[in-house]
Amino acid sequence: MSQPVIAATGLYVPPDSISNNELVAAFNDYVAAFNADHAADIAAGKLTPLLPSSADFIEKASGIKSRHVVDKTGILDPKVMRPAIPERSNDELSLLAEMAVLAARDALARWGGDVRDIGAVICAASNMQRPYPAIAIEVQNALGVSGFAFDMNVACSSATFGIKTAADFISSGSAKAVLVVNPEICSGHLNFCDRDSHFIFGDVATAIVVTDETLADGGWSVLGARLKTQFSNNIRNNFGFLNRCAPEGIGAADKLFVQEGRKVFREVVPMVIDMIIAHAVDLGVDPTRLTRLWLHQANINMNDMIGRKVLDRVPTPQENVIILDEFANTSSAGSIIAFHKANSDFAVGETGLICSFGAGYSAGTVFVRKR
Ligand code: CO8
Repeated sequence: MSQPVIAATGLYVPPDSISNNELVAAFNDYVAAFNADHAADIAAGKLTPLLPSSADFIEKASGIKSRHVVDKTGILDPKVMRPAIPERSNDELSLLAEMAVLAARDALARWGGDVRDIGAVICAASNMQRPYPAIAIEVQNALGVSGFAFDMNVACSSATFGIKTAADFISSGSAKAVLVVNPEICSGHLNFCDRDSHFIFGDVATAIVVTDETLADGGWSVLGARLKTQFSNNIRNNFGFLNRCAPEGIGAADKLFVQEGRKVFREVVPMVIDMIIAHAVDLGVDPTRLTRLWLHQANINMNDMIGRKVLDRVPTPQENVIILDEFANTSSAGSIIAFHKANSDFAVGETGLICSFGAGYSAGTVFVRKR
């Protein structure tokens, strides 16, 4: 059985960035216009006025200071409140595939191997641009990779589920190298008119090259990868191919991201702590001696709590990496951005944890050791 290795990672960051102040100014302009347009209904008690958002609240409640997005102008136009993403012809790369290819090229260059050794491409992300042909096959074609490719969606846990799938392909001999891409255009499915969630997400793409030991120069041995799911309605997106068949009409709000943020916080944090500690013990790893945590980036208070419990002390900022201040929640890509940006100082033999958690619920733990 071959030992799977994370040989390299890559990152693509869209050039547009929106600060909390910019986002809140646009939201509050939208709210003022909405309340003015509906003043009569509000005065008659038929409609509740919308409340303004606050940059201070956003930073305190989530740790988010800004987010990168594929299109800033549409999101910040109070008359539009969503990114403007023009359709492309079938002869052009789709936007999701384009972002994935850019992250993949970064990862492949860092790996330095031969793309002909890649036997599979997995696009693991929380929103696919279309049902078919698979985005992964489009990426495979653009990069000139042979073998097979497919899409998988496990919301925020897509990347760890992708790593586990790639590692299993390596262990079983199905492929010698697998490319996992995580293009996330979260702004496309975010309701920028919803005060509770308009600040949560950003756009980005990450890529991971998982190989057998013979194809990696250094890199990170995957000591173990474990997955868990547990059904919950607390994070939902009801967008889907049957929407158009509903005789009562499509409806709007629940066809975008919706969540019960407090409940998610309360239920997911203990689930993830238990999962990390149990998996570490099964691998013979002392969780309190992990060199680094690269956790899913949804909320800084969640990560502080998980870090304290797992390491059994208050982690330093170097030990518990936070990137959501700049990127916000980038769904599956968050823990991979953290890993990508903060692993170059590891000594051979040191161990860290990549961990995701999110809608489903779903969670994944990937313990890695520097080679
Ligand atoms: N500005 C000012 N005040 C606000 C705002 C705002 N924008 N929003 C809410 N408030 C007010 C509320 O009205 C409330 O006021 P009051 O106390 O008077 O009623 C008060 O602030 C507190 O509101 P909340 O209880 O909602 O605030 P929280 O402290 O819980 O913080 C968070 C909200 C930040 C959302 C927090 O609950 C959180 O982060 N929870 C965890 C969420 C999480 O991890 N979710 C994971 C989902 S991501 C995932 O799985 C990926 C899905 C696929 C991605 C698809 C892309 C779109």
